[in-house]
Amino acid sequence: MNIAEQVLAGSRRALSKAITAVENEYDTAVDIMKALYPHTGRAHVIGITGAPGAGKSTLTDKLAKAYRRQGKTVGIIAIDPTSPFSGGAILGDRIRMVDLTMDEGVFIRSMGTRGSLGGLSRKTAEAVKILDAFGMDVVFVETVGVGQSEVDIVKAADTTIVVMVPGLGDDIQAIKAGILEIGDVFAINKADREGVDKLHVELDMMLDLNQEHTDWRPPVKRTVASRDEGVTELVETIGEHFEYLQTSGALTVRRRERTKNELLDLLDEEIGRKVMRHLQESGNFDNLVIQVEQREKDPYSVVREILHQVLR
Ligand SMILES: Nc1nc2c(ncn2[C@@H]2O[C@H](COP(=O)(O)OP(=O)(O)O)[C@@H](O)[C@H]2O)c(=O)[nH]1
Ligand SMILES: [Mg+2]
Repeated sequence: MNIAEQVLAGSRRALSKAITAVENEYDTAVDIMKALYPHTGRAHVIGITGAPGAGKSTLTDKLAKAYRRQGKTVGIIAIDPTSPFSGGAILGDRIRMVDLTMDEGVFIRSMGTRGSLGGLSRKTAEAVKILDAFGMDVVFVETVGVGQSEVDIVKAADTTIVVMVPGLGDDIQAIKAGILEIGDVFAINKADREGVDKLHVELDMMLDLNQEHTDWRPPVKRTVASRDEGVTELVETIGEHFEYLQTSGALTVRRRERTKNELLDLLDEEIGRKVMRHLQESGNFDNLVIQVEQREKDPYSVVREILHQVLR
């Protein structure tokens, strides 16, 4: 059996290998993904995003356990925002999730940000598909919500939970850039801290003002992840969102949009690769550079010329 077949047969070792192949861009990755693709589209993919230290890992751990109590299997992909050197962060997550790792119905994987973040969003999406094909009912993607690239990672999710914490001072300022738009559900974690009411009121106000959400007004839930408080209610709300996605047709729209973007990204990559190969093989590129630099040719015509040759 090849790796994909082993994944489909339920081998956790193969599951791990498949994600490694995707992560390191092994030649085998494309074949694995091709074979697994028909088996994807079943899992509920849940993005968890928010500032570092907001309690995302703690909350994911508790959410995962809640789903396990419902008999559902759970995959977790934790994007390590720092670097491959941050053994501390990974270790911290591992220790916290240690009892989950003993559970056969759970699979946890940390993915580093080696290479470009852009590449990471594609690799994350592929890892999600692998866990989905493996048969996980729920797949969590934990990522730090800071830049556009991290917002892109969250696009792999059907339901995105934005985790906020009271008392950070610039509560709302810290989230204005895109976070309100990407959140389907807001969790005010560390609700045992001061400033919960203030943050709750401010969030509600911002969400009411946000015209983009017309038929789903993102609910705001309070949690104390470290004490497992509010988690059952959050799971319920996540379920309501998935229900809404399915009954309103929004799930189809979202997933179709995702498929479209994935296809465009792959095309982009493939064309780029073909062009690079052509340039290397033709050996004429340096010559063209000189001609452009000498004003014998203009760059626009040269690009058209190259594309014409590649797509011939
Ligand atoms: N007081 C309090 N601390 C929490 C809560 N949730 C998590 N923490 C703590 O906050 C710290 C950061 O949590 P972590 O889950 O690693 O945050 P992440 O960086 O967002 O993944 C840890 O020490 C947790 O124990 C909470 O609800 N209340
Ligand atoms: Mg974390």
